[in-house]
Amino acid sequence: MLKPQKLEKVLIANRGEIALRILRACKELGIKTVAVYSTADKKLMHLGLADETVCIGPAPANLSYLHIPAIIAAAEVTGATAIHPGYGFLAENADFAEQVEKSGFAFIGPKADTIRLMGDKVSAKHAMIAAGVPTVPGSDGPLPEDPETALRIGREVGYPVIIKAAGGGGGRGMRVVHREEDLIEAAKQTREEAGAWFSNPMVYLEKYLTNPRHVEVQVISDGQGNAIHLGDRDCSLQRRHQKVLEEAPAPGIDEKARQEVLARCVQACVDINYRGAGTFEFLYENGRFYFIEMNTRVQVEHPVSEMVTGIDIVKEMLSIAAGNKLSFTQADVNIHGHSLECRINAEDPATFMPSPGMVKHFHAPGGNGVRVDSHLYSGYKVPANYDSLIGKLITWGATRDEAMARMRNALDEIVVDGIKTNIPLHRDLVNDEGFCEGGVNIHYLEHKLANK
Ligand code: MV4
Repeated sequence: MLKPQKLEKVLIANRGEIALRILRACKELGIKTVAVYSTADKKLMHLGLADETVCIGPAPANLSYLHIPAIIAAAEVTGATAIHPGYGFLAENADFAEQVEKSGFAFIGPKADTIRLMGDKVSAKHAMIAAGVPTVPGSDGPLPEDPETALRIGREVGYPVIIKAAGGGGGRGMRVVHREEDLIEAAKQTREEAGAWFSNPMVYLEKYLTNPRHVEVQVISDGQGNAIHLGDRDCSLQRRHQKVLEEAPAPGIDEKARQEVLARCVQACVDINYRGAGTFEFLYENGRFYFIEMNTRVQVEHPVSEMVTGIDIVKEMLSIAAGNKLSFTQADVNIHGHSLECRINAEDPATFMPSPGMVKHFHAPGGNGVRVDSHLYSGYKVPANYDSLIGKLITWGATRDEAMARMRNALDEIVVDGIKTNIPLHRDLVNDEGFCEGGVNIHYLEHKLANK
């Protein structure tokens, strides 16, 4: 992989496991690193491995990891040439991407305009319809305020329907409507919320799919006309829109529908001249895919796609940001075996309340096909200020059963003493009959938890 000056020194604008993941990729490529941190994060593992470190502010994220001037100033004083945003924080903030590039740094991600296009879920859906990606039937544009027209659209689509905020996503700002007589009031309420939360009152309407799976497609595109997919992932095991356990490939998918949707995603990347790593999110029901959103960042669950393809997604992101073309073609991508990822959170396994504090002892599992992406070490104190994700346990196997057996072993071996974690939940899940069978829907985990 080439390394033009553009990527001489990368500033990692994130924390925790993903900051460590990005740092490792930079080191492999011989790229210098700048780690930024808040005063709550002085003991983060990757700070000791970075070439330079800069404190960018106090513990509250608004004053540090979300504070654009502090991050750009850190890049300026260290002479960084590029910024990797990771996930969360500023990763999908189009204004940040724009300011990074206007300040003369490479943004390791898509162009600001692409982030903006996908951030507005109505324009994103428009772009996908134009590119031939299958979407959920609905208003195919903003839901008009005029009640007559709105009711006509609702009737055409058929109940139940869902009203979603154009500025929302990830489960924020949506309302399911079961009866026509509730549509206008639901639209009004969702509009009000959307205006307050996202400064954009626009809403749209879709047919509500009652028991879908969440299946997503990983893509990489160089912004120079070359795009590839790395297959799909199933992220249906979730609670309150927080993914818990992911896998690749999605089990039991209709192979014809899969190949069709993968090809459509790649063509869409070419059509919009997408740059970087991205994820097309779909609902999958009765053998059909329905696009809902596109994520323009590296995702938490990217390792399962890396495990089944052998491709390092973060290294490819860096290479593309350096101005290189994709280093391989679709024909070089082979999906081999199966991978699972358990998200390990510092939280009470019964109440799901965050459980920060001192990790007295950490022991990482090992063995064939086991990967641990975590910034944890014995004596590390998990701060209360941020997301409770403390690591990811990833396994690979030639078959799904082998990946599951290895995950059971890894969950038996792992030790995180001193704080509460969701490891007991994972130990339960990898022995759950329905999950072992494969192909559960997005409601499965919440139903299981309700019945305990
Ligand atoms: C839907 C849906 C059913 N029908 N759209 C939730 C998060 C956001 N990304 C989209 N979401 C949904 N959109 C239609 N037309 C059900 C959900 C949904 C969901 C989707 C993916 C993963 C978990 C979910 C949990 C509840 C609802």
